Amino acid sequence: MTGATPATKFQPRIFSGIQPSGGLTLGNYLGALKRFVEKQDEGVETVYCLVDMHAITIWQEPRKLRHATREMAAGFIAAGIDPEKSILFNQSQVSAHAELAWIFNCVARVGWMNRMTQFKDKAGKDKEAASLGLYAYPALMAADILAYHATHVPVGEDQRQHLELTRDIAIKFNHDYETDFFPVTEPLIEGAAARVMSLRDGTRKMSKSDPSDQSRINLTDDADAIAQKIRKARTDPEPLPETLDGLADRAEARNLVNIYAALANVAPEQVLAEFAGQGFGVFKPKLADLAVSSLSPISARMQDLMQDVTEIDRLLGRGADRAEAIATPIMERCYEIVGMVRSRR
Ligand code: AQP
Repeated sequence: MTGATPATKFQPRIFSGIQPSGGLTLGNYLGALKRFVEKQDEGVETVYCLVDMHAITIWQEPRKLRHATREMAAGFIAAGIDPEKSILFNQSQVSAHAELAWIFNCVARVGWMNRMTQFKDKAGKDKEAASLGLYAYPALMAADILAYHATHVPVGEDQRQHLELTRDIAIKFNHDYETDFFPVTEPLIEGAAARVMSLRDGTRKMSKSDPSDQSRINLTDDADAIAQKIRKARTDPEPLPETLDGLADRAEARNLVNIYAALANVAPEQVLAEFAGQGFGVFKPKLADLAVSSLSPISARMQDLMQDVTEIDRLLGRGADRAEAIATPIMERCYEIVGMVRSRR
């Protein structure tokens, strides 16, 4: 069979990435990073990438990009990614990502890209002025994943459409070249915090590039900043309801309940069982305490790790060597399938 090669034919391997387009947010932590750590500790092979080439699809000041990449590596390690257990590296150090992205640019169709809502959101009103890289972003993301034959990808809800496109690219490649070379990767979108929303507007996702710092909690925020942002988070005057149905039209309230649940590792229903009937005057200080006690150790460890950037660079380099060892033979075989002459081996 060609085309829809089920991921089960392949050795289980998890891949995911985060763009160093700013500092890590609570959204990145709960929607992605915290789950990356859980997956690592389940014993599956895990490959985690700081996708610096994705970051430059929107202008990045070089000095800040370098800093954000190292700080993000520190954030991953501080949150529990063990660079011995997981492969941790930055994307630009492994050329397979860019090489496979070009092949996928030739597999993906313009019509598919035109449907991507993230491009529409990020390009804004002036699409003509957006970079070509921003438009082609999903093909590079497919390359990130498929250069490792990854079978599963933990992401937040906002990446669902890109994951579907990755599957479409794998299916079309396999079909066009009459092969079963690429797995059809399964997204892992789970938990109460698959979509953490802005603290200022419950209809927008929390984002590291939101111009308002009050909209997000950064992993580098100190205890006072975290407590102040939660205190000022937009809510409504109603007490918390007994069931989730009661949060249906209360986006901001639902967001804070979901954040509490994800930080406490409980279901949102359990949070309501504890706080039903209470107003935000009671709930917000409890949430702030929980957020501070969960995030402060991570932020302190990040600061420690950032004292030695040479060591961070060494770890990223070592991770890149390990990543390359997986991706290089996959790329070679891919070139062969496509019909490229590779005579220097
Ligand atoms: N608000 C969120 N809730 C849950 N998950 C989230 N993720 C991001 N924001 C939230 C998840 O974090 C991972 C990495 O995302 P990314 O950095 O590659 O890009 P993004 O989704 O565009 O994240 P940001 O913070 O909004 O970055 P900018 O502002 O640069 O665009 C993904 O798994 C994502 O789902």
